[in-house]
Amino acid sequence: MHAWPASEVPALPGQGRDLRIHDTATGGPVTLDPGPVARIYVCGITPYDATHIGHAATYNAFDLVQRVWLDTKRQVHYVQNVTDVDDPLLERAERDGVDWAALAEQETQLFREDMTALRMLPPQQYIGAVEAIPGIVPLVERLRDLGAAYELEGDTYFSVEADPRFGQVSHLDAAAMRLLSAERGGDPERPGKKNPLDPMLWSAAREGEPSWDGGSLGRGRPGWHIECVAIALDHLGMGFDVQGGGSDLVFPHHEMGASHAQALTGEFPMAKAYVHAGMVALHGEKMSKSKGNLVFVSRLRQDGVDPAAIRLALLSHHYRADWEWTDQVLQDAVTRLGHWRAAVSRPDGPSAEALVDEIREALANDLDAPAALTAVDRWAVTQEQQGGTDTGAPGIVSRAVDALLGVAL
Ligand code: 5CA
Ligand code: ZN
Repeated sequence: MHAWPASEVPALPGQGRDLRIHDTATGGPVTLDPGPVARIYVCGITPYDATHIGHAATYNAFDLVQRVWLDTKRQVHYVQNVTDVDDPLLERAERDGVDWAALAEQETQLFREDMTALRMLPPQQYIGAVEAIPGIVPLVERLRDLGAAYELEGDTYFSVEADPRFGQVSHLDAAAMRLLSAERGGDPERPGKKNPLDPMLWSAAREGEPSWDGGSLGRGRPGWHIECVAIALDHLGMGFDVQGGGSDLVFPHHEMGASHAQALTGEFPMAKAYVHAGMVALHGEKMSKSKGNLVFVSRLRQDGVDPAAIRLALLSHHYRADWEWTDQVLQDAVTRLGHWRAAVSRPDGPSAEALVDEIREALANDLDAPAALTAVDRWAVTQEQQGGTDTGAPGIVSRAVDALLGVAL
């Protein structure tokens, strides 16, 4: 599928910093050394409803990862999927009496528009599950031939025991895994499975559901984890730098994905860092399509909210924190944006050199966007209260905020 248009990323004076980021698998910070082309895979949406602030917050985190890399003069190879066929999408289409494919296309298009408005850099490959099917089938066949997958009443399951490192991403015990598996698309109660946690790789065609040719697997549709593995391995290969998503993807999605990839290739690891964003809540509960407690990016835009203010609101929380969306969060961002815009629209100001360094240092330190915002606030206050004589400074600040934080002033 096509992605969305890229906004320019201005080049900045001085030296970018290498990213240190928290890796869920090792439980600590890692300094990434990606080489000239950094490789990142970020799990995309399941397009059965519009993009909400929680999604946007997660994509914002991985947009910052790329901006830090670009600032070190690296290129970025960014891949994202769209889970355009899966149970929740089919259930929503059925509930609303609409065609599932049309629903997916409509919500994916809205996502593109939201991402463009928020100045999120687009992936080079934006791949739907449906278009990935011809690549998924041979991988499932290979897993089966390797003894890492088995058939159950026409469905094909991955055997978690095939990966000696299973558990390496989440480090959860079996009971916790079982609970999360049931909550997040698994079927631990199904009789006949070798291990209750084993996830579906290929689901045999069911009455009234879409299905595709699965070669020796029979007609059916792909499981969720193998979708991302197939797309990531196809475009990035093993050992890419960052696998990203929200913290609700740690288990089972990223755990299973890592095991699939390792069982398939015999290599380790699939990703050098597994990076997870915290959950955004509304009214005390995780914002989620299934619960319906949502604030949509598109709705805010329709209501006339400046996307730059939405982005600043996202940036005002550390990406790993769980936080609550409130009107006040947005109001504070609108106020901050006003101050910043006033500060950069003067012909001169205090030197920007130290500020650019501070933003770089903050982001390189596990994407500490709130610290970066505080640094810009300080410059803006000095500008307001004392002004300055550096004629290049407002332009540099404006470009730095754009290049590193994705906010156009
Ligand atoms: N299609 C799969 C990934 S392959 C999926 O999880 N889709 S999703 O639409 O449910 O979520 C898209 C991304 O938004 C995921 O990374 C998910 O972790 C993240 N996300 C979902 N809800 C929230 C939330 N409330 N706060 C922060 N991130 C969220
Ligand atoms: Zn995924």
